[in-house]
Amino acid sequence: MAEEASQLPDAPASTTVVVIGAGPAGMTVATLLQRSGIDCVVLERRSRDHVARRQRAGIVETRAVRMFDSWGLADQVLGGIPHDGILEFRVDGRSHLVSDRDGSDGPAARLCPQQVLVQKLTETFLEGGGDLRFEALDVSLHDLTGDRPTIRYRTPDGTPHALTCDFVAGCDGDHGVSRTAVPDGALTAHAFDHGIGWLTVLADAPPPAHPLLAVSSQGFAAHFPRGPYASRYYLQCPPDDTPDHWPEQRVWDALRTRLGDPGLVSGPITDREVFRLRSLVHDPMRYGRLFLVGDAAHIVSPMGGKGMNLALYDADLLARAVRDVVRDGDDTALRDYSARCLRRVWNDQEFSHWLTRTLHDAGDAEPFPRHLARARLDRLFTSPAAARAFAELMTGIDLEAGAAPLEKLSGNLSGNGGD
Ligand code: RFL
Repeated sequence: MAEEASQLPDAPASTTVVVIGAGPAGMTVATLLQRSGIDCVVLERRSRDHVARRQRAGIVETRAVRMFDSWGLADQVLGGIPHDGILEFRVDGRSHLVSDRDGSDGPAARLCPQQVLVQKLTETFLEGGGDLRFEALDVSLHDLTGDRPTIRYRTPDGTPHALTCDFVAGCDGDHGVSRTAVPDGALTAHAFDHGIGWLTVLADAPPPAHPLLAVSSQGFAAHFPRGPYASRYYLQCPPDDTPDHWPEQRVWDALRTRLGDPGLVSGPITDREVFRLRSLVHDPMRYGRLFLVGDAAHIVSPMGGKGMNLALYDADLLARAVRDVVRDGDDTALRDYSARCLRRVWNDQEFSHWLTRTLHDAGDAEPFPRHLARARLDRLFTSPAAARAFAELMTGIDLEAGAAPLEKLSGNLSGNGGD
C-alpha cells in the first residue's frame, strides 16, 4: 500500500487559472492576471533559458503598445526603441517610403524583439511573486467541461503533480497539448497554404534604416531590425526548399540582388531555416473552461507582422474577461471571448493575405496578376486614402475605431482583489 501511495500525485493544488505555455501569449495572460490580483500558475515545457532565447517577431504594434500602456506596463515590459513609423518598399531597386502612423493620439509601435518581451514579462511576473514552473513535462488536461478542470504534469525527476482550477488558458502554440485535448469535431480548423516558402536568416549585421520589403523579378526579400547590430532577412524560395541549398555566399548574393543594394553589409549568420507560408484558424477558441490564446488558436503568415500581436490581443481580452468573472461575477466578456478574438483574427488574416499576394505577385507572377499587384502598390504609394487604410491595418487600430477607448487600469500586485 505504502509503495502504491508513493506513485500517486500529491493531492491537487488549487488555483484560479492554469496557463499552459510561457511564450508571449502565456506570459501576457499571466502578468495581466497578476496585475488584476487573480492567482494563476504557468506551466512551461521548456527551460527558462530556452524560452528566453527563442527569436521570432520584432515589432510590437501600436495597438498592443497601448494595451500594455493601459495596464501601466508599457515601459516595464517593452523597453525597446520606438518605431519611427516608416516602412520602406523597394520595387525593382526604387525606394518608396510609406508611413504606418495612422494619425491617432497615443504611444506608437516599438521595435522590441519577441524574446526581449518574453524575458521582461517573465521578470515582471516572477518579481511580483508569480508561480511559473519551467520544465513541466507531459502536461495533460482533464474535465474541461466540468466545474473544476484538472491539469496534470510531471517534473523532470518524474514526480507527478496535479492542479485544479476554474479556467485553463491554452497558450502553448501550434504544437502544444491544449488544442489536442479538445475532442475531435468540437473545433473547426480553417487552413490555407500560400504555396510560398521563405528562407529566414538571422545575422549579426547592421539593421536597415527602416523595415524594408523588396519586390523584384528574382522574388521577394525583406530586411528587418532585430537589435542595434542584428537583422532578420527573408528570401522567397520554393516551399519545399531546405537551408542546405543556401550557403552563406548564396544568401548574401540573393539579398544584394533582390534588395537592390550591392553594398549590403553582411555578418555572421546565427540562424537559418525554411518554412512554408501558411494560415490556420480554429473556431471557436474555447472548449468548456479551456480558452485558446495566440498560436494555439491561429497561425498567420509572417507578412504584416501580426502573429505575436494577435497573441497579445487574445491575452488582453482573456485577462479582462476572467477579471470580470472573478471580481464582478460577470461572464459576458468570457462568453464573447472567442467571437471578439476571431473578428480580429480574420481581419489580420485578410491583411496578411493581401500583403503576401501583393508583394509576391508583384515580383515573379504571371503578367496579369503581376500587373494587378503593381497597380495595388502604385495605389498605396500615391493615394492618401489607401495609405491611411494601410497605416490603420499596420498599427492594429483599424478595428478599434468606434470602440470604447481602453480603460486605464491601475496595478494591483497584492494578489487579493481587483483593481
Ligand atoms: P509560442 O511563442 O509558440 O509559445 C508557446 C509556448 O508554449 C510552450 N509549450 C508548452 N508548454 C507546456 N506544455 C506543452 N505541452 C507545451 N507545448 C508548447 C512552448 O515551449 C512555448 O514557450 O506561442 P504564443 O505565445 O502564442 O506566441 C505566438 C508568437 O510566437 C508567434 O505568433 C510569432 O512568433 C509569429 N511571428 C511573428 N509575429 C509577429 O507579430 N511579427 C513578426 O515579425 C513575426 N515573425 C513569426 C515571425 C514566426 C516565425 N516562425 C515561427 C515561423 C517569424 C518567424 C520565423
